[in-house]
Amino acid sequence: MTDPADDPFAHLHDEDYARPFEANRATAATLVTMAGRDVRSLDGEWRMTLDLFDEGLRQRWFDLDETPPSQWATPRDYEIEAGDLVPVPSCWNVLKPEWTHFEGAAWYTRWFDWQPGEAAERFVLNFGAANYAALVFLNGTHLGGHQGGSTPFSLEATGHLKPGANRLQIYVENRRRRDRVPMHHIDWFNYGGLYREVGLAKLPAVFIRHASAALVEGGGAIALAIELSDPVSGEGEVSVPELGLTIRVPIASGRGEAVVPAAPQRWSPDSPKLYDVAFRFGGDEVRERIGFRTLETEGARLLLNGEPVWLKGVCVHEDDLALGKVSGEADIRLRFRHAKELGCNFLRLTHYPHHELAARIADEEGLLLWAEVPVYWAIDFGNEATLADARNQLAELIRRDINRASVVIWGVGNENADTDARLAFMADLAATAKRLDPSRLTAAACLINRERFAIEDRLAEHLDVIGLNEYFGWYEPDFAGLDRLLANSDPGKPVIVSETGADAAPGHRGAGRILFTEDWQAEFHRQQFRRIAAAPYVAGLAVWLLYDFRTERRQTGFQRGFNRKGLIGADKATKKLAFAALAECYRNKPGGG
Ligand code: GCB
Repeated sequence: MTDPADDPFAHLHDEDYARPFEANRATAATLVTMAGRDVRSLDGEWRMTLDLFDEGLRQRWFDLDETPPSQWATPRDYEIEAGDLVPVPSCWNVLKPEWTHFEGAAWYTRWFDWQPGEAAERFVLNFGAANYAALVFLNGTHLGGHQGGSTPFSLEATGHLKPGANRLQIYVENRRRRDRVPMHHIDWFNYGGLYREVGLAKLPAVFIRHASAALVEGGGAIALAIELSDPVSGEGEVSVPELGLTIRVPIASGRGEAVVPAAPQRWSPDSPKLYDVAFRFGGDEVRERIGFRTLETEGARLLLNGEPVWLKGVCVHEDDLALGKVSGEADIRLRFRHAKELGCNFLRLTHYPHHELAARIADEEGLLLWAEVPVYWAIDFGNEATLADARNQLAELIRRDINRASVVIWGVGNENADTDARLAFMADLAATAKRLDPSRLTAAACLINRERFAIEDRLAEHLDVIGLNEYFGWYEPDFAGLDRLLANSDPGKPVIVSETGADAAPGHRGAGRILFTEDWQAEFHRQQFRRIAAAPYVAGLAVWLLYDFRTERRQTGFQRGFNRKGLIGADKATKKLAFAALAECYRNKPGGG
């Protein structure tokens, strides 16, 4: 028998080709905070080659020597330099018309120079997100991989860098699959690629992996936590100069916690006060800007800093005509400017973790956020690996945004059928969120009993807040069902109407209930708001949604590949009539509970 190493065609018969690359998957536990660190950006031009058949893993495209084609002794199927030059971050779908609907794998390659410094240094590669699965190869070595399309991950590069040019290759694969989170059937566009920032952080021999500071329940004290890269013991330090605080945090086996009395000015939408907080251990330092506030429920009310708050909100997707799922500061600030113009104090960031800048900017601007994981519709709830994936995405989101005062709700799912498997899966996620972060509220878009017309979902008892998506007046011809539903329900905890909306093609007009007209969309929102705002147990509303967005499910002449329920068109400029209609509703509604 031929030794597979000598057989140029061995890869054609190897259907287990992907297994070796399952090792060393980055998870929430290996995520390293980049807050305030000196991170070298690896964004910019990369080479990219599409790989529809996963040929690169079979043929080990990361293993190639870099001899130029004129010196090849045998033919090859892959050449880095033959790939297209693409920017990172980017989504491949918007780079070339023929890539618009590409779902599969692609190989990204770039080189960067590196010179050794002190022996005690460690190096960590950090990725903002890659949709959906990624494998990372440095100078031909498989460093590890990641699953989950919207959360960050870190992989250690220590020991794999070499003086001079280093080759970094990332395999990114975005197939829609039933066992993924989300699964294959979604109402948004499945953008692919390395669509958030990539960086290399230089760290000391022992570094701070994760650090947090938050006001304890009831206020009056700040709880601090530090987690190190290694199970060493010692003393960390946290300082909040504006409060005159320098706190020593004893660390045992890599973890330390402390609670100190403090009376910081409270963060709130009206006064989004942030403090500089520095966490130190040895020579390492993490710098954060943190707002301090409390949050709880009391019966059907939400209390922010002990005061009732009614959430005037809007949902938003990460989607851009030119950039796809890439978002940056300008795009996020525009989104928030529109939300404020609408009169919002709240946004639901649907249906997956958004760029981490969103919560940072919301902290500065005083907006409250619902952040969620894409446990959307018919997830493979009986599948243990799917649960592990969802749990990890949730943990990564919570770790990333733990210090953001703006984030008040962790969403663990959206419109999932009430089966036993789903209940077990999502109750696990709700419990995971509480275990990792008892200071925030859990929610999900729950179900309606359509025979009894009542909010009825076994998951509700596992949540702090019940989300309700309802489209009476749009998918149902009138609002009678909503009236019945609101009158019949008595959930005993706060309900947030987490979606309601109607499509309107920009510029399409008509009187009465003519679907897809701006006029009906505006009237729809007036009718909905009047009912929702009067329900005593409803603590807020996030209408569906700020901007029109791409989705392949929607193909009528009005839609043409877009969900048109935006109050503003996909150009993020054309306001529909509903924008002013809802703004008036929000203006007339007091912000308290
Ligand atoms: C929903 C979904 C959302 C859809 C929306 C719609 O209930 O949660 O993802 O896009 O309805 O427009 O139908």
